[in-house]
Amino acid sequence: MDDLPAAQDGSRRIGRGVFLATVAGGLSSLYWGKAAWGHVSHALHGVDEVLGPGSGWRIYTVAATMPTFDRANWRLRVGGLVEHPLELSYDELRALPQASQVTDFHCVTGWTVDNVRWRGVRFKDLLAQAQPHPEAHALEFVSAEQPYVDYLTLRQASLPDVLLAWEMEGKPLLREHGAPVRVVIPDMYGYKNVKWVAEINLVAQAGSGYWENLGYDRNAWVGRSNGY
Ligand SMILES: Nc1nc2c(c(=O)[nH]1)N[C@H]1C(S)=C(S)[C@@H](COP(=O)(O)O)O[C@H]1N2
Ligand SMILES: [Mo]
Repeated sequence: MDDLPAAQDGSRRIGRGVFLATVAGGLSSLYWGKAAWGHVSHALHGVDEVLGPGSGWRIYTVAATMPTFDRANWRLRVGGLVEHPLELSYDELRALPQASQVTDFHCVTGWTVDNVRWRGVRFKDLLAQAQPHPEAHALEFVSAEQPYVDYLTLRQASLPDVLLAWEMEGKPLLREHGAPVRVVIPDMYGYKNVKWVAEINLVAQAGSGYWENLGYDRNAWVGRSNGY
């Protein structure tokens, strides 16, 4: 079972080197190569204008336009296998217990942003009110940016440093980074960090997310996935 990370042995930061070595060695499958190409082709231009030169971030989208956040009408729906489905306003979400962290962010295509300061809510605090049923073992994250969807098992979502984040570097999350809320799971590659989260459904088991359908690993541990 690799739904939890292997014991930390110092090899978890090798994602980029291994990625490049794998490409150089011609070992990447055609399928995976296609996925990586699609990935790059959707990177936005002009990122430096939005985020400042050298921020290190690349902004990724799968749809033609990014969702807009309307603070008055936005709701986060929490449903599926729960006793009490929720519809949280932005202010209600912000009133939940807060947690903050400084963690690195890794995209599977090779770029990294170190020491990102995030603030948000831990999933146990978000889910407490909803009361997941015993048969619920995973979370389905539905983005307002269709058709982006991804999953974490409940065990993965309860690892340290996993957040539903609304703040980055002391400021409300920018639209480009998924406003108003995104998933942050630093031990997994960027594609598990769903932006513009609109709906979280408790499900019996994790399904296949957007990039996973295109050939990436479901258990996207940094430095350890897609056979590394
Ligand atoms: N809705 C949505 N979430 C997404 C993506 C996307 O295209 N759409 N791309 C993922 C990938 S592959 C990465 S590396 C990160 C990039 O985060 P950024 O756009 O804030 O830099 O977002 C992840 N979350
Ligand atoms: Mo990514």
